Amino acid sequence: MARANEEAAAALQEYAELFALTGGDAFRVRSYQKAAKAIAGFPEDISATDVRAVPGVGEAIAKKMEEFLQRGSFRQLDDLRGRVPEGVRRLTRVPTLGPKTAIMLFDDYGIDSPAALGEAITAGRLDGVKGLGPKTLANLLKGVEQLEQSGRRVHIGVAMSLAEQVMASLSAERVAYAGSLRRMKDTIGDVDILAVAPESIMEEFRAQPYVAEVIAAGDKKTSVRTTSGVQVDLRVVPAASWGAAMQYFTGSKEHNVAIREIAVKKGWKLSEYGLFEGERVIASESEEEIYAALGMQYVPPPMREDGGEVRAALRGELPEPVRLDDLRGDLHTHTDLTDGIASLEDMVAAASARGYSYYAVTDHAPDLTMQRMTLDKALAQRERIAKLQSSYPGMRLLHGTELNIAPDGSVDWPAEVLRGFDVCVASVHSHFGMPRDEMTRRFITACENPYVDIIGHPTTRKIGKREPVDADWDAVFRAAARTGTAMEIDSYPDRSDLPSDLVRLAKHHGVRFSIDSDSHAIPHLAHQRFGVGVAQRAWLTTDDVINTWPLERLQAFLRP
Ligand code: DGT
Ligand code: CA
Ligand code: CA
Ligand code: ZN
Repeated sequence: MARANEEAAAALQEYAELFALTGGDAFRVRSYQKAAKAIAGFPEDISATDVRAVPGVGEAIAKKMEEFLQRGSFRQLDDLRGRVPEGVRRLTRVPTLGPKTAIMLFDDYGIDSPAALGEAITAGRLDGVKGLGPKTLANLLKGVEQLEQSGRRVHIGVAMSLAEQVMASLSAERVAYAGSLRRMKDTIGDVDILAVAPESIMEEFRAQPYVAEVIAAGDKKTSVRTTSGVQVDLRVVPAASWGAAMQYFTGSKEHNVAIREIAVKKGWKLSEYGLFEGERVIASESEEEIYAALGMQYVPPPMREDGGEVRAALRGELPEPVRLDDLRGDLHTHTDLTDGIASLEDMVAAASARGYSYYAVTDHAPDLTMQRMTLDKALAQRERIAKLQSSYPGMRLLHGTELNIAPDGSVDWPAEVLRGFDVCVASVHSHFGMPRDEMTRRFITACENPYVDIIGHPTTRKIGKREPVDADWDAVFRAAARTGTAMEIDSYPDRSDLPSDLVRLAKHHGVRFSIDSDSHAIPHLAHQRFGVGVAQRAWLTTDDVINTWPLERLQAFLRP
């Protein structure tokens, strides 16, 4: 995704928030937010094209964006930043805390940060304040805790684009990311970068515009806090020990401990510099050589969690995990008929450019009322898809829908309508707080619906924003396996849903999976790489993943 787009969109989003905070017209707030989303999702770099080409960007917004591209801000944004106290802005980051309450808390009680709000609530200082009942206060406290949690780790989408930015900014002979990011964890504590480079790279690194603060500066390692708040560690390593360093700093620590024990048993030593017998180097230049010398299969980074992979690799029994190249299509995507920002034609063209054999369009169904879907619109879309099909002889277009699972487990349309779709994803979009047994029954009922093929983003969590729903997943997965309902791995990086531990559990119950992008814009199609990371962490093979299958096998699964 183009950097300029992300930054410009973030500025416009901030402007929308400040505009709302200062009592700005709600309609204009919405149009700024929509334009920000559209800019972030626009496939071309807006610093190289006319920003007016982005849907939803009119003259007034275009002017602001042009000024932003020139000097990193715009007049109206500067103006509002000056008018809204920093303390109020910090407070509105607390989930469920609206602008009016934020201003009241700041003006009347001097509360100027989420931490101060947490203390005030805990100390009972806000008890009895008008408009803040016990339930509201409890929710606010939960919001403060969530915010603190999310401040510590970021989701993989944020970390990955930061790592790519850092790597592109450095002059090195060789550069790569290691750590939890290379292991494709869904959240990342800090980004670890390794480089083969002259010493001057450290100075070059410290001078980058994304560096907010230098935490530790040395010849071999420099740690900085970036403007996004995420820490980056840069380590310079000798070219001869590249493989050993990558192995060591990729971790996990637990995996490394297990590997080192194998070396020790052979009378060898394994460090970040290599595998040694006394002074003699046995292997150091590549990870492959190190694993081979230890008498084990190469372990792909996402599997390095000391979850049985060491034993399996020693026995030659490590399965071959699914790869991004294995995916033949995408089974959960949106268009501008509902909340996507690109047209059907543009999404399909982008999917075709990715070389898919099949591609499903699954816009929202009517019960998500704000999307204003109707049966007529869905049927008209089906006709458009049928017409488009002739332009794509190599790719089968599937007309699908993303249904809403009601509290009782039913979905939007009756059987005779559902029968007309090629694929039905069904997801929970409301009533997230149902008790465990009711939520479990809700999912099982959805699985038992013969037209529901895939349960979309099953836990509905949003990393740092919304907790997963509570359900007896063993019972849900048993039902999914029994009814032939796939569980989705939603690749959108703030979702990563199912998470890998639940994928592993579901696989144990015999469930199949669909690795989908849940795209709402063209660049989102590429998010599938994160879903593949989740699948690899759970040891899935192509046999487990329905959208690696040839079309005929997939269709037999969808409509047996
Ligand atoms: P994170 O940053 O919390 O998401 O997780 P990691 O795994 O990236 O952890 P980090 O950044 O502390 O260290 C990166 C890798 O370096 C870690 O996975 C294994 C290796 N490493 C770091 N410190 C040690 C250590 O004291 N012992 C061993 N065996 N390995 C270490
Ligand atoms: Ca790390
Ligand atoms: Ca680190
Ligand atoms: Zn959804």
